Amino acid sequence: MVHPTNKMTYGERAAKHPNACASRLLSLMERKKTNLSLALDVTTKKEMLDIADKVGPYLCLLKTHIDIVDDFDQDLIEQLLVLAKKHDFMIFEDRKFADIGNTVKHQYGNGIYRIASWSDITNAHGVPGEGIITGLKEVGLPLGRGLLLLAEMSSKGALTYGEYTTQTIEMARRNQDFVMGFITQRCINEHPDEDFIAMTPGVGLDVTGDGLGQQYRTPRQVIVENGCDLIIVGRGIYGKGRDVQAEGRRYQEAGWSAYEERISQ
Ligand code: S5P
Repeated sequence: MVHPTNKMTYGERAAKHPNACASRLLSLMERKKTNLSLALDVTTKKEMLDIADKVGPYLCLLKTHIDIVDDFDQDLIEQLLVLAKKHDFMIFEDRKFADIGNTVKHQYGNGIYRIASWSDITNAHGVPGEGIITGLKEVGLPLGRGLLLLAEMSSKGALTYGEYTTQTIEMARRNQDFVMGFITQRCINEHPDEDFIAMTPGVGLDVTGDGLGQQYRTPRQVIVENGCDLIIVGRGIYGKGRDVQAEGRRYQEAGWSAYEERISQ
């Protein structure tokens, strides 16, 4: 059955969303006409800032793996925040927390990265149980941050299915003030009043895999056929020999036209 959120515009959802961070993201998507998140997995500060600036006009959300940047420093964060303001996008540090509540609290708020101080959104696995959400929430909620849970992964042989996924979704349902959505391959919403944002990696227009287990589907398959809300695209945009600006525009257009097709059905 198609959930009502699949027929609503991002703007309509933003207006009534109870989670502040989700509402902010949905309004940004509506105003900028983009459901594209760039997965910027590069290892130097220069590449990161250069690509973020070039693709910035097409993005609603910049997804980072800050711990892979060889020359990370605080200035990188400051410059990313300047770009986020310049191009009007939000930031999602894809940290995939997976420890007990007390440990993740420090991994989120302390250390050299101080993720909670700059990243609007982060994510966590459900494997340790609900304490992981409680710990992250203590740090993130007062700052207006949002959390995604990994309900399903895109990689071949992933163990995120069945009862594990069901219980992860139930944890999110009990914490809707902080959990704004899922990393998932399909729309998770079931109850009439729920509106979790479905963000989907493993999206590509040209290839179906990467030789290391990644599996790609097209924006149309993800958004129209599976009811997801955001496409997360990495190497499809900045892979070897690609014109990042042209690819950024191409994926933004593909994602947005799929969304328009879905809401008009
Ligand atoms: O299940 C997942 C979850 C995530 S967050 N599969 C993924 O690929 N990701 C992330 O999405 C991954 O860490 C990477 O940053 C991005 C996909 O990049 P691409 O280059 O394969 O598009």
